[in-house]
Amino acid sequence: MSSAITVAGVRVDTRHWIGGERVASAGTFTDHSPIDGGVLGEIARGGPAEAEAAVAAARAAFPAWAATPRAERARILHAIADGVDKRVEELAIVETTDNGALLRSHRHGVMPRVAHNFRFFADWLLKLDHEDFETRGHTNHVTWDPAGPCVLITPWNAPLMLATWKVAPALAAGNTVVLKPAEWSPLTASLLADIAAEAGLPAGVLNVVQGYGSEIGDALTSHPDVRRISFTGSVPTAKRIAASAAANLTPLSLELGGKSPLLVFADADLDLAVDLAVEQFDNAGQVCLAATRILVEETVAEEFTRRFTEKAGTLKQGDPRDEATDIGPNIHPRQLEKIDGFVQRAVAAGARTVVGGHRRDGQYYAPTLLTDVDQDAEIVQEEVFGPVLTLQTFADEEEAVRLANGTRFALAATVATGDPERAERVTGRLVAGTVWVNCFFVRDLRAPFGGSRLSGVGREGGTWSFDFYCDVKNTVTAPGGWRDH
Ligand code: TXE
Repeated sequence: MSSAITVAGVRVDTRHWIGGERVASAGTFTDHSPIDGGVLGEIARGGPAEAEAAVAAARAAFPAWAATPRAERARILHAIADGVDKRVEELAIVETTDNGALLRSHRHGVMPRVAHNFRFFADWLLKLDHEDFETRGHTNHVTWDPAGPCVLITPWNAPLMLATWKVAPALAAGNTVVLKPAEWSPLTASLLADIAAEAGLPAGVLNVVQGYGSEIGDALTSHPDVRRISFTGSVPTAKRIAASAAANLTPLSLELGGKSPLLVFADADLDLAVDLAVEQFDNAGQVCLAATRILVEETVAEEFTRRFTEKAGTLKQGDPRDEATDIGPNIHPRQLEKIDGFVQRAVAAGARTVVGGHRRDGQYYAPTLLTDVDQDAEIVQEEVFGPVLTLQTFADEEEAVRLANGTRFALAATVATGDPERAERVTGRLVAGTVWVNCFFVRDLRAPFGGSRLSGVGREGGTWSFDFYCDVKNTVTAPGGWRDH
């Protein structure tokens, strides 16, 4: 296998990054672009041997990195952020070519946020502190000690964004990392390894291994030297990882998608509500937070549907590199089949197609709205992960809350209402990790992010990330300090 490929003019090393060196594998897998299905290249396909080597490298690098003063760790993380800033254009075009999400989002939103992830956790590290407190003359002193090697397993829908959301706090806290990006979009993780090395991150502190989860996953997640596992992906894979991690009771953070509701009350600004609904087609619907279940108060359902249909008709679907495009392709032919399977089964079960409901040429799925669906229908209960929304109506607040909370997921919820008291009542009753009122996708790294039920375990962001990636320790010292007892 050749050691590098050129993607949209950018050189990407296709080997693993282990212990500060590029390492090839005997086997490879083929990476395709969702834009046209074209082959991007052959990527090193890791298995148990590479997992073992990467964990060993992370373990060897851990003591020195953990002992590196916070200010120095923060300085290196800032240097990584600067490196990302310098290469925003390259990262954006490689990510778009590899996963099909919009170039304009990568360029203006996502990659700057990738840099922000590093700066944010570097700065937070420097102010991470706890007030000492006293118990009958004894002092309690709380510290965040790095936990050790962390395995971070990430998905393809927002590859570098989601990877750095984990990598940045893990490194800031003084841990070492083995990152395994998804096999459908592995390229920007390799560029991150280059950027981190150029920024002066010591060898072995960040390791990147590529491959199929089924081949390299178990060896990583069952490894006794791994102290934390953070995973974003599907529920079935999360269950496999949890079972594998159980061998060592390795603590897990799981972020697993959802089936979030958008509640539209009759007192809402309907144009705003329609904008919020149409926004759910972002990234061709491949967003864990997406509010894919639109719940509309009966009295405005017809008007909402009319305005939604009109607005959806203005969306431009096509090449994600085109600045005018609103919706790009879906990641993989398998994902497209999955999406279409959900839609066709829903229609066969009696759902009515308001908008879309079919594939387009290539790897594109028409933005779709289905109605006449029951709460217990598959299309209402299961995550589709494509540009497919359902619309249900409700008679009153009670029914709205019941429908909103009526799935096995609980990641996010959005409420459109013009009544502040209603907003307070309803948001208080929604089961979700994040609730937005008259807005969507406003994210701040200081806030907790995550879900409950099948949407996951734990929270990421701010202190929650440090709590997860550290062994939080309380040191209690007797009155009088250090004299013998
Ligand atoms: O996910 P997987 P898939 C949901 C979404 C999507 C569905 C399937 O509904 O349609 O999941 O996507 C690695 N041990 N989400 O099959 O398998 C894998 O290599 C260790 C929601 O792509 O969960 C990849 O790196 N790792 C989601 C990562 O897990 C394993 C984002 C995710 O892949 C492994 C993506 C194993 N045994 C999909 N098997 C979100 N929460 O945003 C696989 N992997």
